[in-house]
Amino acid sequence: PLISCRDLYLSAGAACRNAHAQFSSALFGRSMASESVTRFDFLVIGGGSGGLAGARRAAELGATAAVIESHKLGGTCVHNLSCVVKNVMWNTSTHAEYLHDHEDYGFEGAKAHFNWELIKRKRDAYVSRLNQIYRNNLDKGKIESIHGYARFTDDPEPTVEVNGKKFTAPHILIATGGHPSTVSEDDVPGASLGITSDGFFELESCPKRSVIVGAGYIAVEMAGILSTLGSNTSIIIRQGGVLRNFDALISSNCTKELQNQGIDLRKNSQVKSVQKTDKGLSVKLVTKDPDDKDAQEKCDTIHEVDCLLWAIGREPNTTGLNLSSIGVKLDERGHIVVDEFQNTTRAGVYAVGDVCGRALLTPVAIAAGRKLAHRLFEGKADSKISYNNIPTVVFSHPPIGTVGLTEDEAIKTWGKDSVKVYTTSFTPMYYAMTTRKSQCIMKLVCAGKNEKVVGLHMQGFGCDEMLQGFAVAVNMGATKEDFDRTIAIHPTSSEELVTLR
Ligand SMILES: Cc1cc2nc3c(=O)[nH]c(=O)nc-3n(C[C@H](O)[C@H](O)[C@H](O)COP(=O)(O)OP(=O)(O)OC[C@H]3O[C@@H](n4cnc5c(N)ncnc54)[C@H](O)[C@@H]3O)c2cc1C
Ligand SMILES: *[C@@H]1O[C@H](CO)[C@@H](O)[C@H](O)[C@H]1NC(C)=O
Ligand SMILES: *[C@@H]1O[C@H](CO)[C@@H](O)[C@H](O)[C@H]1NC(C)=O
Ligand SMILES: *[C@@H]1O[C@H](CO)[C@@H](O)[C@H](O)[C@H]1NC(C)=O
Ligand SMILES: *[C@@H]1O[C@H](CO)[C@@H](O)[C@H](O)[C@H]1NC(C)=O
Ligand SMILES: *[C@@H]1O[C@H](CO)[C@@H](O)[C@H](O)[C@H]1NC(C)=O
Ligand SMILES: CC(=O)N[C@H]1CO[C@H](CO)[C@@H](O)[C@@H]1O
Repeated sequence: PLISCRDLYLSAGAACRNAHAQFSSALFGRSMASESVTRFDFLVIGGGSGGLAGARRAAELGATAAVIESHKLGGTCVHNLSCVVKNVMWNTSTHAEYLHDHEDYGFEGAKAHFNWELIKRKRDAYVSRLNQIYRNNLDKGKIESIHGYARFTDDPEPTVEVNGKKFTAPHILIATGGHPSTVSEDDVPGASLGITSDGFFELESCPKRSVIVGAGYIAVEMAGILSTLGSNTSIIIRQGGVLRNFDALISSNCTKELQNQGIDLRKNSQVKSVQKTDKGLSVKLVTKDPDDKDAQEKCDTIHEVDCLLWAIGREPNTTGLNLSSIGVKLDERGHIVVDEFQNTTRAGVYAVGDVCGRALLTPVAIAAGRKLAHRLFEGKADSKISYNNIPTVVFSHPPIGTVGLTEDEAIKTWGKDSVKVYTTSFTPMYYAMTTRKSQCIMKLVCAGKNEKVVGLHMQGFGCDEMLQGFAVAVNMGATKEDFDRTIAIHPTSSEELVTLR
């Protein structure tokens, strides 16, 4: 049997890496005449949220693990800055909102100038520190990191090639994440003059005139941040509202809140073409009301745009992996097909995270990676995550918190007669002193005779931090009566959730 590399590491430190490689090739390389294959217990493709979490947990459980990463460790959330920078920018924009309220709270003459360059410099430094922490953690965890782009070969045993070197393992995890969808120049001439969420994080200054295309949470968040920080912002949506896969209450109220915030919302609209002029981009739109059959297409152009941002969805990074050569099945959109245990259709090959196309969130990828490691290296045969009741926050203005089924989903599952819904809307007390107002809306979706809470949806001041604890209750199967039995905390917004009638 192989000596665990982890044991070796403990005594021999870095020397083990080479020792292990030689050991492996001595054992397995000989049979393959010219090329040697380096073997691990666990080989991970993609050093993002899911891959790193899985590799670290596997190593903690005694496996020899390696992570192959083509770019920088950390993935979309950390390296690509999405979660961190987004959160810093959201908090930045929250300060912009508070500034409006300062005078209302008695702070006179509180005029402040916002310096985008300053906050960009600070958050970039923060991200570099995080990158370093990730690298240190890998070293501390005794995980081999391999730099380069991984591709499957046509060897009989699933094998990965990176820069001409071959690697294999009895367990291979694909965690290659995704990238923003783009629009082709054939469909929209000039489309490539725009940026995606990746480019948003590189903006050196606050755009004066922004156009965001898309209706998903990334579009809503970016539009909110830009608008609050002073950019004149339009959001272009193909249909009648944003966040259409959320509960109808959230979708309609969020659409209204965007407009309330001064964002120019163009419904039933699409970008036709983009042109560069010496004053910025000219974005041509076409608008047509689908409900009105006689309606003519209306055309309009937004001029002098200095930030056109496509936020029209994400696609999995599977095209370059040569997956067909090993019989890993993809769905029609290129996502890897997995079962509830993250098994792909090829034995010994697994996938977690965005590449599977389900619940595209960092904690989901992390939890799935860790559960898989426990299944493979600790013999916990039933270790898997549950995709039910995943709490989700959209950092809009004000933020949205949601967990469980929407009202429509609950009715489909339980039948209309078994579903009872409680809603409320109010103005949080914070706004009693301010001229700027914003509503808080809440909805509980209850099902069955004992009114089990199967869905909770809200948008309002503080809902981002409010959700996590309630998600625990929903996950435990709390009923409306359990909610009601809990004494309220007064005066807060969250108390409304335990006093709904
Ligand atoms: C704008 C934006 C905002 C977001 N905000 C949040 C948020 O607030 N909260 C939240 O929970 N989630 C958020 N997300 C989602 C979150 O970033 C992802 O769900 C998460 O990063 C998925 O992790 P992953 O491991 O599947 O993939 P990733 O983290 O994307 O990692 C994949 C890694 O694989 C590497 N790779 C790909 N192909 C290869 C190959 N062939 N060989 C070697 N390496 C390869 C890539 O370079 C990358 O580093 C946001 C996403 C975006 C785009
Ligand atoms: C943003 O603010 C919230 C509190 O409102 C806090 O929980 C969060 O950690 C902050 N994020 C960053 C990156 O500062
Ligand atoms: C991809 O798979 C095919 C077999 O389906 C194989 O011929 C080819 O060599 C593989 N590509 C690489 C880069 O390994
Ligand atoms: C935003 O830009 C449009 C033109 O694109 C202009 O008509 C409008 O007045 C601007 N709004 C603000 C608040 O500057
Ligand atoms: C993801 O896929 C896109 C498009 O195929 C590619 O441009 C990008 O480099 C890939 N990212 C990684 C990390 O492989
Ligand atoms: C997937 O994982 C489960 C749980 O360990 C296992 O029982 C099953 O055989 C696996 N399926 C495939 C196709 O590998
Ligand atoms: C406060 C507020 O605007 N509430 C709206 C939220 O959405 C519902 C249903 O879609 C409307 O009826 C409310 O007026």
